[in-house]
Amino acid sequence: MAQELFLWDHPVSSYAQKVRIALREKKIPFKLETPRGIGNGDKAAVPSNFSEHNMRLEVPLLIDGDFKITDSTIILEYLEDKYPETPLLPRSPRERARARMIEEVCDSQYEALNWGVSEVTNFERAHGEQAAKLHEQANHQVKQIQAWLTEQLGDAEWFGGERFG
Ligand SMILES: N[C@@H](CCC(=O)N[C@@H](CS)C(=O)NCC(=O)O)C(=O)O
Repeated sequence: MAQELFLWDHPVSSYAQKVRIALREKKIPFKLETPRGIGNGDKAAVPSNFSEHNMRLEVPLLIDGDFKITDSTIILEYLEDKYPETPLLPRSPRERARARMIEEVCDSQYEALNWGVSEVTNFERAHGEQAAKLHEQANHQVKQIQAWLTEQLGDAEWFGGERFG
């Protein structure tokens, strides 16, 4: 019998969330754990069975038997290739490319903006006028991304068209 998948996870990582959503939508059983020491700089606390095969020390890390995969986009592609029965990408090459562009914009620009705002709001990395300037610029850029996403969605219910993906 195939071994159950294992996900090194973090509850607030949008990248790990992508993988959890894909696994659950595809109804693939898996176990998960958040590695100690991640996100707080306590390198000594990071478990060796997480760090050994993960030179970036990042979540998500998916373990499939003796195979370890990093990077949420690559993990999603692996899951799509290995479990094609419940596809999360549309069928046509054009729609697949469009879905990947949306994923890329969310992973890079949108996530960076959200995280930057969180650094100012939650971790108080900037104050007063400087914080206000950063918020103003972030609002401007978020509006641009949301306008682009709205255009991509069009009249469809999901970014993938008729189905969630
Ligand atoms: N490109 C990677 C990015 C993964 C990433 O940035 N993970 C962050 C959490 S959101 C991380 O593990 N950072 C290590 C740390 O905070 O110690 C992906 O798509 O999986």
